[in-house]
Amino acid sequence: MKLIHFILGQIILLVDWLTSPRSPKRSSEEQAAIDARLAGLTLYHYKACPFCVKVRRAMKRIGAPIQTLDAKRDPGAAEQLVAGGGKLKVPCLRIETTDGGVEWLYESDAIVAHINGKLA
Ligand SMILES: N[C@@H](CCC(=O)N[C@@H](CS)C(=O)NCC(=O)O)C(=O)O
Repeated sequence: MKLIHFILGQIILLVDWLTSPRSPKRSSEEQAAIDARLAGLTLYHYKACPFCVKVRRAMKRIGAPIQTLDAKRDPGAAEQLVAGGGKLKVPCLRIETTDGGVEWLYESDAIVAHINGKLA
C-alpha cells in the first residue's frame, strides 16, 4: 500500500512538472506590490499531495510566491500546524491578519479562493 502511494505521488509530481503553468510576467515593481499583499501567508503542504499540488499550481499560475512549509519532511512545521490549525491535514494556509491575529484555513478550494482574492 505504501509503495502504491509512493508511485502515485511520483506520477502526480511528474505530471505537475510536465504541465506546470507559466507565471505571469510582471515588472519588479508590480511583483513587489503583489508580494506585499501576500505577506503573512504561509502554506503548509506535502510535496506529493494532489490537493497541495492544485494549490501550488494556482499560486504559480497567478504568480503568487507564498512561503511554503513541508509538514511531511519538517516535524517542526507539522507541530505548528497541529498546534495552530488543530489537525494534521494539508493543504492549510496560515493567515496573519492585519490586527495581529492568526487564522488557519483548510480546504484547497478555499485556499485558492483566498489567494485569488488577495490579488483581485
Ligand atoms: N478536501 C481537502 C482534502 C485534503 C486531504 O485529504 N489531504 C490529505 C493529504 S493528500 C491529508 O492531509 N490527509 C490527512 C487527514 O485527512 O488527516 C482539500 O481539498 O484540501
